[in-house]
Amino acid sequence: MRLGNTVDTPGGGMVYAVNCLGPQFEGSAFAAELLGANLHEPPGDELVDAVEEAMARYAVVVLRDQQIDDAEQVRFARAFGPLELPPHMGMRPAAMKVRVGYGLYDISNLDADGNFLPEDSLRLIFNKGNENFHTDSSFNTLPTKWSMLSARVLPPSGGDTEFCDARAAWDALPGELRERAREATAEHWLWKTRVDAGKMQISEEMRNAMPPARHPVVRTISESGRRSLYLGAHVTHIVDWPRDESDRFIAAINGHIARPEFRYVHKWRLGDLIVWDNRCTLHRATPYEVFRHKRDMRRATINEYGPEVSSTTALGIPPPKVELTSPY
Ligand SMILES: O=C(O)CCC(=O)C(=O)O
Ligand SMILES: [Fe+2]
Repeated sequence: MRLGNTVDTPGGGMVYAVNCLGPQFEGSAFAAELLGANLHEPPGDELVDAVEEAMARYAVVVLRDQQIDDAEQVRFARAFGPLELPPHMGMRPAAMKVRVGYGLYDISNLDADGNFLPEDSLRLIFNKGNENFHTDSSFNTLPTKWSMLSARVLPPSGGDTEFCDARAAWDALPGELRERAREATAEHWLWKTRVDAGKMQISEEMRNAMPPARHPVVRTISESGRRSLYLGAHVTHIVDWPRDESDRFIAAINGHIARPEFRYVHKWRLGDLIVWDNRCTLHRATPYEVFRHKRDMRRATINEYGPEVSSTTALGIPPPKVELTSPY
């Protein structure tokens, strides 16, 4: 594989083309499409290598024309790391009708019968939270690596996904902010955006099931050796900093990463499977008419290493004993 071209790989194996889709910076580039994969088949070494190489370079990679099912999506995801399973969040009723296959996150506006979800459904509230620039599962202590979102049904308009390159944002960060970022540790909390939106009452069980996690604001991505900024909408504060200083710093860094020059806006095509690196990008969904148009998106998320568990299992938190009702 050669980036930007379609060429035979040595040994006459599969042929993939990788084309840059997003902004190009001095010495780097962001977001690409990979053509020629067929995820109906188990991913071979050549495809795994091609995706890893493209991800190290572009951080967001769109595999086109993948009309896959849930099992094929999970098989592909597992070729790159252990699945991060969806947590119960202290509120999943045991009898909940799950619409998607084992291991996947449901990002749709649909119930198990394929009908529109009601306005007060938990999932619609979560989807609304996804309209803030964030990085998936930054509230977990487990090191989430990539997410892989598959487009199964798309609305005629809206419902784009926007991505920001937090590596390029680091490269362009002024010196003084860099120094402060280097010494900062941020606390991330799942319920932050939901509480901010005034949409959810957080019970004791929900609070306990999804405790906050702390991560350095600057991290290095091992595959590329590049530095990156790690914040996003789940951040509540910088540990041990005065509140107003912390608020100003978070707003400045998040605002910097979200600048248009670091951004790639994805207009979905049916069958797109987008892989993004949660360690060095932010993303957000754009609105669409959720009671008028169906949007069926399914996400696999993988960790860098460790067992295939949810965050609640990893923390040893059993599901609530009393079943709470939820239209989810
Ligand atoms: O719905 C989208 O476009 C993005 C949703 C999202 O944030 C996610 O799947 O992690
Ligand atoms: Fe997300």
